[in-house]
Amino acid sequence: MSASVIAVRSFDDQKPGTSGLRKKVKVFQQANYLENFVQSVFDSIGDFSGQTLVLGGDGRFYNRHAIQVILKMAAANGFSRALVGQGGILSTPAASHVIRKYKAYGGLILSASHNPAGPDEDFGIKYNIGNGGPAPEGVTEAIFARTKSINEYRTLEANDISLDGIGATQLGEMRVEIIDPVADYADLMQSLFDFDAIRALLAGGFSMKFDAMHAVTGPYATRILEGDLGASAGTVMNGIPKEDFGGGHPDPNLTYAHDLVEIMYADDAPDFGAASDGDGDRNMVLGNGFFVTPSDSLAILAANAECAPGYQGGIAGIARSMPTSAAADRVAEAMGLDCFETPTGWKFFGNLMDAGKVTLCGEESFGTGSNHVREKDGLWAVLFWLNILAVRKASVEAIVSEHWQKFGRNYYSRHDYEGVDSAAAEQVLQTVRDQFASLPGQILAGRIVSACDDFSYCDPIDGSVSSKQGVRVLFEDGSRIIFRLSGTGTSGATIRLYLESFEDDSARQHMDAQDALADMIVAANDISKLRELSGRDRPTVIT
Ligand code: VG1
Ligand code: CO
Repeated sequence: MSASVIAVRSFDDQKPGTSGLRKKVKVFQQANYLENFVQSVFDSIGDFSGQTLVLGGDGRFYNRHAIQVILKMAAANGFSRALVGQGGILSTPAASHVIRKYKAYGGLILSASHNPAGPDEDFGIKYNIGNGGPAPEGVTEAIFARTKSINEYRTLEANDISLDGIGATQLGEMRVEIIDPVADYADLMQSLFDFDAIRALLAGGFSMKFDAMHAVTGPYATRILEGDLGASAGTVMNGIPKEDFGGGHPDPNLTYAHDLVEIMYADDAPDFGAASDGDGDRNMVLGNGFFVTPSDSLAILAANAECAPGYQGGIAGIARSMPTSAAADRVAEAMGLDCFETPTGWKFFGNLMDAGKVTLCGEESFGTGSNHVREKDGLWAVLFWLNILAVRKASVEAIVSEHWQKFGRNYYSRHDYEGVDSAAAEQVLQTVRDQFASLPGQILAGRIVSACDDFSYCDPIDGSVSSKQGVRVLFEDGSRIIFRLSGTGTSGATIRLYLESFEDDSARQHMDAQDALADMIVAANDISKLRELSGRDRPTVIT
């Protein structure tokens, strides 16, 4: 086996977004495209000679090929060990855990999360640092800078290695260990939650469904729910990962997880339903005929944290992304905890968790997690809910209603306009920016505007500043209208409109969120000319 240096020309479009580099498979299939990005990562992360790299992905099309390419490059670049999930599989939270547990230098996670998969769909790659979390912006910026000037990459002339059998192989100077992708993660879950209580719940007639959406969570959910916890066979739906995710869109929300939604809203619905996304970091939680918004879910996990053994010592603080509703803030206040508001994307939570300032984190986009890893974690959230249900012996709906009664309800919704022309999408945000001076003091949707801005975040740990993280219209009563452009799409632009309004009168806490927010929705369109500029008369997805 000999190492070789291959001369290449750089690409100018390899800028990582909210969560790594995501492009159409066809883009990744251009000669040297993947290699350039991987070498740019290796050139930007410091001295890893003699260290371990973790490698795995969500199993989508191109995953296996990319793993072979990356292994040869990692060996030629000086890693001494690679830990690879069997079959090339590692969910995002499992990869984060493996990096931490085995003290790896970092990891490459191959995923475009919930984006559809297949030869004509999306692929993605993301670098996580030694704490197990997504590379912070300073690192992703250095990687992007390197992609623009790169002119060679290093690889090993070697045969592909088998990814399917557990065990070790030598690749040049690097040892490749194929590991069970589920075992370490399952042990971690067992250390956090009361498996006996959940087992008793499931044995006692409580019924549930988990939709893995043909994506990576299938093997994890099957082993843990049906294996360790004794849920009945068939609890996990769509549990075999497929390279094209069964042609679906593995985004666990009311639109894309329709199979599960149908089951949960049927007359004979189970007590509990949940789904996870392509790479296993998102979760949707449903009760019988009842949807829990992710923002509420974070608040409810925080308020009930003492139900789970792993959190009984108390939680340090809570962090949420800016567009996520302030429901968690109310819990933090009541519990005397700090609450942090960060830009969108899990990479902003890492420093807060490493510094011991927060235990629980969440995003409105179906992401919840804790300091057990440095990624959001879909199955973790499901197990946390099951643990709470097992202890409190109440229905999902009863737990949520009681929560609203105690803390008030933050009516919340996100409207996505997908595949919009990029210039038009920019114009929507600019239209609101142009009114920053005139809006405060005005009455919109019966509420007084208190302030408008482009959200900016100064990391309290390292002082780094991230600006232009969303256009905010804030109201005196705590209501908010927020506009952001997605940083994970691969074609056109996606405008995200986030709407929030607080209700503390328990008599008015049981409306449909779209009805409760109707006047806010009209106001948001008025000030942004969203529908006119985008040419759309309704959102693509409402959550
Ligand atoms: C979206 C979500 C964001 C999440 C990100 C990655 O980003 O809004 O909250 O962190 O996806 O999640 P954007 O820029 O499209 O709004 V995942 O599950 O795709 O790794
Ligand atoms: Co994901």
